[in-house]
Amino acid sequence: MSRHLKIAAAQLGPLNLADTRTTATKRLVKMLRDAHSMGAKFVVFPELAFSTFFPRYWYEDQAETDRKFYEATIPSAETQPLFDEAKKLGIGFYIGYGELTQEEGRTRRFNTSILVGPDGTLVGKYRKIHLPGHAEHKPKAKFQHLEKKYFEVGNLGFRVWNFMDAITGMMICNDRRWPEAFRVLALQGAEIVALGFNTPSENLDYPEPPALRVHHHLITAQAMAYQNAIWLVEAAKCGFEDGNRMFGHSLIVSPTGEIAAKSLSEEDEVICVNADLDLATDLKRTVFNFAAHRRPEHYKLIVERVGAEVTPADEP
Ligand code: CDT
Repeated sequence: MSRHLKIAAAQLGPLNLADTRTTATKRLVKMLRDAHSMGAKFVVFPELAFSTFFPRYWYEDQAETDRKFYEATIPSAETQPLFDEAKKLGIGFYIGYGELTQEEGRTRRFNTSILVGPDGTLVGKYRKIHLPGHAEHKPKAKFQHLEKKYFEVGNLGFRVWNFMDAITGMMICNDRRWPEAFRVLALQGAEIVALGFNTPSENLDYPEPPALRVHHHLITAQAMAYQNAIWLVEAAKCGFEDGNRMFGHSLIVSPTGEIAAKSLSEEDEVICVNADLDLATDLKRTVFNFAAHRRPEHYKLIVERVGAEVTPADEP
């Protein structure tokens, strides 16, 4: 008999600047109950799920951003109801938040996600490694993407946990565009990768058609799931946040690279799949048998070089 886990992606519609953590938590709890009614045992919530996507705004006052957008403790009094409800329903979950912490004698800020077990225990923590955007103010731009200002690069690496009887890894948003990140998780035996995202429908840097941005989201998800023989669960925060649109298209992709479920709206919406965790077995035994076929001696540049350098061969 193959192993199954009912997994849900709980997509959050817009959170405006005026919305509080309490408002967000109420909506998350409602979706948790919806997921439970679908039979879900593991629910994936978005990146930075307790506030609007604040890196789009330039703030001078760090104390103000710390208060409004970061969690100094998780759960806090305002976010506790989500943790209580999940424990009551016996649901494990992934959620993203802005982490404010004191480490190495200083205040540090990370774009973080956690895995919480169905018994309420904190199983794992990941801090976002690929931070997109910029650190400087772009006053002429329609909106900012200041993740490089508001967060440090994650210092916990790409790891997996034995979570609900499945080897599970975490990523956050922009990580999904980097094949290296998926391969590092797959090399640790990942069966499920959970990821939350906030992706603006408009490109800050050039006029990219919104449909193309969705296309890139879909093809990368399908390719990464297939090439690493994993279940990939991606939950969006989306819709118009104070007029700034982010796309939805939350999805659950099977190890065969097929989209098993996809959201239809840009609002609060839960999608759910009864994931066959053994679906990857044949792929891992044949075409993606890493031990048999990978040739790391020819991949050294991947870790030795960061940016591309043109190095043509002298001879044919
Ligand atoms: N949140 C996040 O990482 N968003 C990025 C936007 C990239 S455009 C600067 C993403 O990759 O979806």
